[in-house]
Amino acid sequence: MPDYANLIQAILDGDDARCVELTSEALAGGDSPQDIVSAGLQAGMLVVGDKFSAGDFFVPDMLLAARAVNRAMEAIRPRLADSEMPTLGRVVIGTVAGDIHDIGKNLVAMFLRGVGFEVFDLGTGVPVASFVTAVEEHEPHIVAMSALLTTTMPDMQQVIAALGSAAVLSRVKVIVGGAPLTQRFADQIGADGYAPDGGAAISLCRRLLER
Ligand code: B1M
Repeated sequence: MPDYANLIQAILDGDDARCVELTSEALAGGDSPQDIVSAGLQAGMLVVGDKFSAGDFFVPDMLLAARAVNRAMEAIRPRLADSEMPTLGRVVIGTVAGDIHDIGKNLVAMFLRGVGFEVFDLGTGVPVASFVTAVEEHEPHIVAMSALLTTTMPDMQQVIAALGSAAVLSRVKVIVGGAPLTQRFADQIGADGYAPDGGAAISLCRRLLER
């Protein structure tokens, strides 16, 4: 696995230009987008989280780091997209209500698009009713929800209940993810699957749709 210490440092510095430069260099040098994401961008954000927990970083530091990672992801996106690929299925994805974290959700959406899923991204802070409306409108095979806060995780169960009340739950598979989630939580709320990261989300969607 390549060494992404400089990239991680650029994330900690909130230096978006340097992040894009190092990411582009790594891509040009033949590193896989997946390695850059997992060992570079994601690893950097884990350090950011630890520093926030330790009181060494504050919200503005997290925002700068997030902006740097998002810009680096923009540099990776063209390498993952391939419009010639056949559609593997439709996915509606969003971060649940009350939660504005979107880096992980964006990565999952980008990975799924990269392998050929058609993805409808509802954004962040998505109200329960909007998931239901999106299912009626886009007729997806999969509804994917993201949550990064322990306080917003329970919303996922409300979405599942609302899909049931609207009689559309049987038409979709519901999957969940986000740093505080576990397979056990997914089982408890009646989700069809849990994915710990973007790669796992791809395998899970393919397995659920047998594609
Ligand atoms: Co906040 N934040 N944050 N934050 N933030 C966390 C989550 C936290 C753990 C930090 C900490 O205390 N150590 C903590 C939550 C504690 C808890 O709930 N127990 C926290 C807090 C407290 C807060 C605020 C309340 C802070 C405040 O205002 N006092 C506030 C909440 C705002 C809100 O949402 N209402 C807040 C705000 C923010 C920022 C806006 C500053 C910024 C977000 C910017 C953005 O997203 N655009 C931010 C950030 C950056 C973080 C950390 C540092 C990094 C999150 C991240 O992007 N990780 C985070 C600490 C951490 O997680 N280590 C933290 C990188 C990303 C690639 O990983 O999102 O886990 P992740 O996604 C992974 C997997 O989880 C999975 O795949 C992804 C890719 O591999 N996955 C899915 C994610 N979604 C999926 C969906 C799927 C499948 C897989 O579909 C099925």
